[in-house]
Amino acid sequence: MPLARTSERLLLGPGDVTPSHDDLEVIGVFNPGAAIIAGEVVLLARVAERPRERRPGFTPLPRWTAGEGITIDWVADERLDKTDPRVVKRVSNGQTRLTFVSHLRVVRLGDGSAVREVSSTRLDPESDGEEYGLEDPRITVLDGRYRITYVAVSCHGVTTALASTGDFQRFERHGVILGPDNKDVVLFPERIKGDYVVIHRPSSPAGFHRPEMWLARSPDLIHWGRHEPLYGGQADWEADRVGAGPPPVRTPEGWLLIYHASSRPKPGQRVGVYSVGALLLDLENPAHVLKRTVEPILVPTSDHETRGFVAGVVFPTGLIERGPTIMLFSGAADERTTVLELDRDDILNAMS
Ligand code: MAN
Repeated sequence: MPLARTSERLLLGPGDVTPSHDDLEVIGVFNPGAAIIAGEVVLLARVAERPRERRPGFTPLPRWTAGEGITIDWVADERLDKTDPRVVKRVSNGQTRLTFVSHLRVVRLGDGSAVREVSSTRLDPESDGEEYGLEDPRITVLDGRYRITYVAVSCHGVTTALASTGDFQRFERHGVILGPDNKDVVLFPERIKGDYVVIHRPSSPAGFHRPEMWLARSPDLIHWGRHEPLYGGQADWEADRVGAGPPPVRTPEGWLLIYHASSRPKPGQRVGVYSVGALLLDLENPAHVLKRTVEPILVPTSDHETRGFVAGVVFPTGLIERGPTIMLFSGAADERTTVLELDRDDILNAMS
């Protein structure tokens, strides 16, 4: 049984954000990282844009190039497999491209319940490894600085890069920390036994493993090692993919990790249903799973989640604690951003 949502609000949709370029239109504002700065909730939202221009029989595939900004490759429709709304594949060589390009935008929310300002501050692609965009940031405060792990997509694959900021106005880039294909990377908010710790999600086409999250440790946030498997999807609702949601939070019983999971797509479809579960990890050795929710705690139910660019997706990426309440800043159907509230004890009580 999914848990009761004590509150649910729509925060952002494509119409709330101005495009980064006249030739582009915004098609999604979703999967945001969340943090508190000077008492205010701030989101770093993923803004997905696609070319405005249409040419019958052709699909525009945007990409960022040094010196030129966004350029568009026009590919004849008959050369593309378009069954997944997120990606197209060239029929000739099976290579994947995105039909949109994403950047990250700073949004200020006051107490977290409504948007106060969509700022003009952006993190744009800035290297070849980011040519298809920046996606799905997670934010953790560590050593007094906001650390941002984000997905960098390019013809070299799907990687995770690190950035940091002290004020959400100027950002420092630290480069790729986990090579292809790896995403859904979240940093723990404190060192554990002297090490920085991340949860990450490697994926490979070889097909030996169940969908799985891994854990790794680092002395400096850049060099990651001592990788070990953390949790592989077991039930039908997590049979296709599992990946960390927002960064874990400390509770007296253990680290609470909220994660997303997708079921296997139905015949004839490319995308399964994206639900949400939770794990409780040992405080001293977070590679040890103490408890989990056997059933999902959230499934896509609201209109925003069941209809949109990718229907049937609830995808939390930001978390703010307010006493016993957990505010989850979530992507809905890869198109909008919502804030959902759950009772922390309800989550802990749903675990076994
Ligand atoms: C993948 C990524 C996410 C997206 C989900 C649901 O995990 O592309 O950005 O939100 O799928 O479509």
